[in-house]
Amino acid sequence: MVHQVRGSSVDWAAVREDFPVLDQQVHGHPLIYFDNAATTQKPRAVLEALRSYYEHDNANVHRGLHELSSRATEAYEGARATVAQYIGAASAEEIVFTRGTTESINLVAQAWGGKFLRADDVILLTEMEHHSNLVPWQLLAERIGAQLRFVPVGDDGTLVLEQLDQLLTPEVKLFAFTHVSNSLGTINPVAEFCRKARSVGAVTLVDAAQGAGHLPIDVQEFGCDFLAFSGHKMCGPTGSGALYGRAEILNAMPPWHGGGEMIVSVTLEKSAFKKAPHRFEAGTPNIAGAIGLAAAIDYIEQIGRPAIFEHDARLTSYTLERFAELPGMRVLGPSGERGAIVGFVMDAAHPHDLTTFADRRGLALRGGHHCNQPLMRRFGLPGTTRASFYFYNTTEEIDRMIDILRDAARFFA
Ligand code: C6P
Repeated sequence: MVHQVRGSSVDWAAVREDFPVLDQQVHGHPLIYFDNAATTQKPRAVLEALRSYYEHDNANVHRGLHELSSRATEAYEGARATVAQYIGAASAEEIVFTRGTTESINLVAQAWGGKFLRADDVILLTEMEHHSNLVPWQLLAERIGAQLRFVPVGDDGTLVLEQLDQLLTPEVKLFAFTHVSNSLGTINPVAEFCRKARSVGAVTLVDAAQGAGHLPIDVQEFGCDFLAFSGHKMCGPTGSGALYGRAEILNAMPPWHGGGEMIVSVTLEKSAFKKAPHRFEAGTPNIAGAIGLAAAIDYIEQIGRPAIFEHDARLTSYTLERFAELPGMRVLGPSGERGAIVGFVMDAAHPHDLTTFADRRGLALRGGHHCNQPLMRRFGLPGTTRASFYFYNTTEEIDRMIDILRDAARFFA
């Protein structure tokens, strides 16, 4: 697939053709899929990589001294190198395959937090964190007696940066924050946060669930210690994802799951463990998932993340412009640069009713708290309706969404 036409511009219509699922009717209407922050659709290149692996190379990795096992191992470790390159890691050893962002963050909370944090240490989070970057820290804090602190969110949907300096005291041992908010679309200044955290000796974790498929990421430029993301939000298979950890910090961490393949030697009394990343991948991993994720990365890289981000920005600003035509709309999040996510509330209808109304017309939105209950509470809302885009979406689909929302405003009023 090469969809470049006229120099650097991308043939987006041809790109869309790569996604078979988009070509269908839902409730008698052409599908409009605007739930990409929940999960993205998969291009043929990824479906084909999964099929080819199972049809030709399926075997367990790192174990068998036979041809299929060698091929599977080569593809699996090749996928690790692809992920490392995609996020600018210094080496493939810094990439742990996980089931996704949630598992990556739990790994850090349990293995790193369990060893290096003590009672009264402070874990700094923000008010805009997804439950996946909140609940694992609550569990840890309760277990060891650590304290949680939060950077507040302002009315404009950005973090109150003046308070960050006051909150980042030497007691803070970890600052974990999201790259892009899944409810507000806010893009946080990751490198600046990491620099500030480093100046007080705090370790940093970036939740890149909503950033990894949309924006260029370079963990060395970010200067972060950990970064977590999910494959299924960037054209890859569900159950695939990764944790980046700086080699030094990963190798200082104890394993979190015990089992096959993560050991060097085992006696009945005790075990010695492999180095990272294998130390953190007990049991048979999601081999096909890793291979599918690498195919997704190859696909995204052919389009290019700067082009994807530009396309996101076009769709998002067009949506905000057209939302202004609708009655009783409140849009959350920054008015300037933001990710491809627009959360809103319509006076006339509850988010669940609005989402159901849209579904009957073939439009997939998400309604609810988006695993952001504290953030919804901060804005005094039970939830929002959310449209989230990816590079196969079009302005014509947004026009159709506006018509549906206008009908909804009339219907519910
Ligand atoms: N947000 C959404 O619709 P998993 O489920 O592990 O792949 O990703 C969790 C996660 C972590 N951080 C952020 C910022 C996220 O947006 C998500 C997933 C989905 O917004 C499902 S609730």
